[in-house]
Amino acid sequence: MDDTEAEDKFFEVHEIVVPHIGRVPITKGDFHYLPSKVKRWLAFTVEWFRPRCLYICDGSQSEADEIINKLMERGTLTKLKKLENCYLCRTDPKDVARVESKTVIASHDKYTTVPHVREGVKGILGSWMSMEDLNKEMDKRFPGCMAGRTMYVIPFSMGPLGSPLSKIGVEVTDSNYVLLCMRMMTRVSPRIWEILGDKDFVKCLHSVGCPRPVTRKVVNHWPCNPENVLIAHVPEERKVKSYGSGYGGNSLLGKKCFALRIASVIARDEGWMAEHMLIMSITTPKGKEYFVSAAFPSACGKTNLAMLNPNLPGFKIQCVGDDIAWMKFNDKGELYGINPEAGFFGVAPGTNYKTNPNAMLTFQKNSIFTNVAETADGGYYWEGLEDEVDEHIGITDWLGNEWRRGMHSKAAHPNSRFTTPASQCPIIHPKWEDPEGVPISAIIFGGRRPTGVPLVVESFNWEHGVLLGACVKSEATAAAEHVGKNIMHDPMAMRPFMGYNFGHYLQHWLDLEKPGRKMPKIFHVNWFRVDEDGKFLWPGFGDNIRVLDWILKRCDGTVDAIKSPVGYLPKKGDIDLSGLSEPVDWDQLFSLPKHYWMDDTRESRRFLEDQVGQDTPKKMWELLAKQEKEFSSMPGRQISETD
Ligand code: GTP
Ligand code: SPV
Ligand code: MN
Repeated sequence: MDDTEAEDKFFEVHEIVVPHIGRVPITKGDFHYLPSKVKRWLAFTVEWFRPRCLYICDGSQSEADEIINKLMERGTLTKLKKLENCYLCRTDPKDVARVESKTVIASHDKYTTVPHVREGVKGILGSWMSMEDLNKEMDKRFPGCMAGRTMYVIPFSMGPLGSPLSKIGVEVTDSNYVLLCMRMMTRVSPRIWEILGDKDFVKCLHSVGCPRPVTRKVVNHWPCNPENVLIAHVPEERKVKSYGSGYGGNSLLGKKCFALRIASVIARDEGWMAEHMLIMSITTPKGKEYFVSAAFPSACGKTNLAMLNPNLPGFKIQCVGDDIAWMKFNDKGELYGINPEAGFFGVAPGTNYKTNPNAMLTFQKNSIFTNVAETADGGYYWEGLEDEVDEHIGITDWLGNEWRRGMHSKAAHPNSRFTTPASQCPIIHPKWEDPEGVPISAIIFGGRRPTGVPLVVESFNWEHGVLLGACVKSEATAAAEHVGKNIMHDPMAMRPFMGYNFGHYLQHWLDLEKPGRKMPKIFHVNWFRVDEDGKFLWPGFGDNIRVLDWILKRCDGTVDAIKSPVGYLPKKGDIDLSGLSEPVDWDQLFSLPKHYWMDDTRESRRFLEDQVGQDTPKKMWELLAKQEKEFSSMPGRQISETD
């Protein structure tokens, strides 16, 4: 049976009549029930995209089952027999990560979107397109892009349904894989239509760009159009238009496109924050609970930290979110945050029962694994599972080829991911869907910094914390198309996700500090410092609780610290290292090599001059000048307690 016949099975009698097209059947759902704004937008979109039919999603399990069966018939999904209701999806190998080079933001005034960069410098903090160019580009792609396909209409809420902090979106897509993932990653429900009423919503348009009859070769039953990918945002109109890719952040438009790029603009306008941050709760052995949020660039450890299994006795960790935080100061001046998402789209490689048992336990059922390898007995496999999967079992790699351990190629794609409902996480916080959110005591920045950067440092104050965030750098990861081990600036871990001028964003952060507000303390951590042989100096994962413990003590003011030019460092012995399986080299972990930091500070200044220019808040220059001065007047080669 071909796809068209399969779809016909669900044909019902409803239809709409669209100008220039005529009758378009509605195979599921009742068009008349939709708010009139949605109806008008859909009619316009149908005329533009020319789908064969419309399918109005309700997010139900039976809907998911129907789509899963269809995708299995087609060959897009393979059931993983070893698990309950879990599936493997292999994409076209050309469509495996976010495509940052094809991601743009359109606005009437260029400088509302991107900063004034130095002449001749290519800006990396957002890519602007004029409205005219965007319309031209979209006119090349969108007309007729869904010909012969079903247009799925997905009503979704980012944040708990009805929460004052939540926002509503509607995504139309021709990818039913996207529908399955959106069901897990966001809250899809027919109740959205009621909540929405007359109000505005974020309009999300997505097409894989393979109208029928398909003229290009479809690989792995994964239609896409990699040569013509374009992921465009129009914050002024609260719109996302994504074409050509079915993968992750390119196509699950509630995530990076809406909850970060569009939401950062809404947040600026409304006085709150939309950030690339996890939210977690830590209960100390004394029974006191704290919530912290942490921003690390893509594939730098948010999911792992959010679900940490603590290696210090008496601590309890609970997870609120692993990727995005929306935070707002309440009337009492306290910062409260929600996780706008409903699922985890987590990096598979490196995940195992040692590093992240809670993630493992989360995805044992009702999950989709994309671009991982498969074991002969119907289980998953990826780099990092060597000790947990029978070494004699046959393995098929993510490309569908036979694979053996020791082979040069990787079994799973480095950006292979699991998609799984957050509600299944054994340590999901009872308040993870609380409409009020949870109170945030500390904000932590971090990145992959192989040299120079200490395990943890605390900012002098809020303003200085903003500078720490603005100077976040990290080794490139597989989450986007970048390759190699180069260190990239990723300020606030938001470089690929900024919805507006980064200088204005820094100013927005600075402006959040107001009399009467309890500003969270800001820290910077680095789990990834290495020794001369390239070996990690810090065990990471469950041992990161030791650093969190110090951070909380600093929040409570129960432990002193050493003042250094980059912030406060822990005193030797103040991080609990008891029971570590291998000793760590404190001096190496915390040293601040003078010349490294002189260079780094100059480089940070240069970065802001080049990339943010006149839009940089003056405070940043002041703080950098102070830091530079302090390093240059430092007597020794480096700062550590022994100096
Ligand atoms: P995105 O979903 O892309 O935003 O990534 P993320 O920030 O959630 O990163 P994640 O937790 O998925 O970790 C990415 C990779 O870093 C995985 O391969 C982890 O095994 C590895 N990792 C996470 N935490 C640590 C750590 O503390 N130490 C070391 N050495 N590796 C870590
Ligand atoms: C990231 O890259 O930060 C992710 C994956 O969380 S994606 O949803 O593809 O953006
Ligand atoms: Mn992320």
